[in-house]
Amino acid sequence: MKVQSGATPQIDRVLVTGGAGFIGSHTCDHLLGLGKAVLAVDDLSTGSPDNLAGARAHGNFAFREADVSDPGAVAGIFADFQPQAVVHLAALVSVPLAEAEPARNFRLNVAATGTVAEAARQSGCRRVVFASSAAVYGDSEDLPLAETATAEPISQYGAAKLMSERLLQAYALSYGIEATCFRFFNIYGPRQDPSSPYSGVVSIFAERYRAGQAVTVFGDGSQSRDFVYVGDVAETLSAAATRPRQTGGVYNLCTGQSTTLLDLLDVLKAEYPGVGEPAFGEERVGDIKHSLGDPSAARGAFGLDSHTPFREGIHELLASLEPS
Ligand code: NAD
Ligand code: UD2
Repeated sequence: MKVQSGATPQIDRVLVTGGAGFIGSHTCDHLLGLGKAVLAVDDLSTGSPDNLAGARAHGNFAFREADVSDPGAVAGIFADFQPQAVVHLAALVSVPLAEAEPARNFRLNVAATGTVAEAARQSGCRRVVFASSAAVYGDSEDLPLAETATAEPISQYGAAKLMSERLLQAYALSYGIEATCFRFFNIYGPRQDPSSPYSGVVSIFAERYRAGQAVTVFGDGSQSRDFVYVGDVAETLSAAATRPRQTGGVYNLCTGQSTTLLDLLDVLKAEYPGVGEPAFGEERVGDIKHSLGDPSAARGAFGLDSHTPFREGIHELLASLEPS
């Protein structure tokens, strides 16, 4: 749904919440490459200063350790930095943790979005770009999922992301904030933390293959996902934050290409032929069999009509890992 139109002044200063995280740090790098001044805000709960090593080399970059659910801290940051756009990525990102701690999920994945939107409004920042999730679609089987599909989340996390989208759309309608919400599908690439059991499958499998360890596939490996390379995500978020023409609305951030876990294993086996065969275990409870998005709306709006091929993205990821 398009909610904005009109002209926007040149955007030179961008705030990135969750900037020390996986997607946030790549977004900072991309924005700096475009010559923008970037302030990353992060509480370092899951992110790491190491992710910002490249960004720190730029004179245009600054970092603030802060909690985005603290209205006073967020208002102060907006007042000091005076961003013209904010990319809001800070969140409780684990779906199972959000399920186990619904109050924390509400504070970080709903209330904090309101805190960021309100600080933007109060400081005169007109543009908000938000990280939503394909989790808003629940287990819809109407594939490929277009933005017009009914959003019926089946988790606390998905519900919170949908609430945040709606809140931002209301900020757009009521106060003229340009709000662009991206429903991320499965993002992968360098700097994604493989250490938790809830980490994305690509990061877990890549790290284990690199270390010479066999992986466990939950189910028969025929499940499929729409895997998006993080560099493409950073490019899209940066375009939404800085392009002169106004944006706004809700878009899938996906490739439209379906990849099974068996496809992923083929790429990894070719790179590490010495690693043992995978074990096949029980399907994960509540797992979605297939997830696939329709990228056409975002491509039309942002003019990004290609994506990094999966094999190429995996090679980038493997090249970024420490040799064992
Ligand atoms: P990440 O954990 O690497 O990044 C999140 C960052 O937010 C971390 O650096 C963390 O320290 C920070 N953070 C968390 N709570 C904070 C708080 N209260 N105040 C300040 N900073 C805080 O995860 P990511 O994969 O880079 O996720 C970025 C965004 O993308 C999140 O909003 C997530 O929900 C969304 N998303 C990611 C995926 C994916 O496949 N990775 C899919 C759908 C949506
Ligand atoms: C979840 C989230 C998605 C995003 C993603 C992180 C939902 C609906 N979606 O998607 O929004 O946050 O996580 O990338 O909650 N698997 C194995 N072995 C492993 C690990 C995973 O076989 O060691 C399987 C898993 O059972 C699933 C597939 O790999 O079938 C993908 O799992 P995932 O956790 O990477 O991502 P997904 O799609 O559950």
